[in-house]
Amino acid sequence: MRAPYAIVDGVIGVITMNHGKVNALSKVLLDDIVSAFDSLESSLVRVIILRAEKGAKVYSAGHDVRELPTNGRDPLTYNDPLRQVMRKIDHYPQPVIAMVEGSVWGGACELVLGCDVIIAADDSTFAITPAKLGVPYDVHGTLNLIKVAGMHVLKELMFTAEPVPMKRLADLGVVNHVVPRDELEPFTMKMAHQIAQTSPHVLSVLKEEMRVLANAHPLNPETYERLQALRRDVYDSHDYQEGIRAFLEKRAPIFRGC
Ligand code: YXS
Repeated sequence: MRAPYAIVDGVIGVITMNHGKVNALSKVLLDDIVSAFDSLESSLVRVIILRAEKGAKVYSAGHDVRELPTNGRDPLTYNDPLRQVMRKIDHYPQPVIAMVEGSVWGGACELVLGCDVIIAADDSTFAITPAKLGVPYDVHGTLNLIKVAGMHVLKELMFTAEPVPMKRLADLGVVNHVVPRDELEPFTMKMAHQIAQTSPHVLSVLKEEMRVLANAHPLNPETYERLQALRRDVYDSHDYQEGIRAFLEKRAPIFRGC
């Protein structure tokens, strides 16, 4: 189990990512996270905390680049493991708190932002990296990020692909709290206990109401297909192959824009 879980005080579930050096979001790790959620759902915990190991330098390095297809297949589709984890969190009947320490990269930023509450160590950073890797981020993932980060902040994060201090994101309201690293766990546990004392039935209805209302975005099929065609142009492009090749060869990519 690379995402072991524990139950604290009978009401708080804690899922700890613990996979390799940098918690790269491989299918194995992501499937473990889903099964941890499933196990905790049956144990009737009131709130979940999703964390990395204490003292982590990297919360998660994002998608496991070695698992990104290079054979013309869409790298980010509905049934991909990260999409399954995002839906699991989105539909989970109780609040999920991302307790973040270390740097967060690529798809792991969506994983964190897809949680209901984000509490981070004040030396953490976020870097959303599709443009640096030549990857066409998927439609639902992009919408998820727009919903929580806002268009201008997200455009800066996506277009620069540079790490941004979590403190700046807290000032912008993108994350809930940043606290000194040594206060992160007690601060998070205190909020988790506060949540655990409220009505779980009301919480699950409120969370579902907010999920449905936040997703009320009419999108006609032709527009959706056009976006998918745009994405296919990217994952069929030289830049996509180059982004992954450069990563694996540990060099800067040379993008041509085609
Ligand atoms: O050389 P070894 O075997 O030790 O492996 C190295 C890295 O290759 C590996 N590693 C990864 N493997 C697969 N997928 C990754 N995302 C990934 N990141 C790292 O982990 C071993 C240690 O890495 P190293 O030596 O660089 O460690 P470090 O402590 O100096 O630096 C840690 C990081 C995370 C700052 C650095 O590894 C890094 O910048 N990683 C890439 C982060 C990134 O760009 N992630 C985006 C992945 S693509 C993605 O999430 C989406 C598709 S998208 O781009 O669209 O958002």
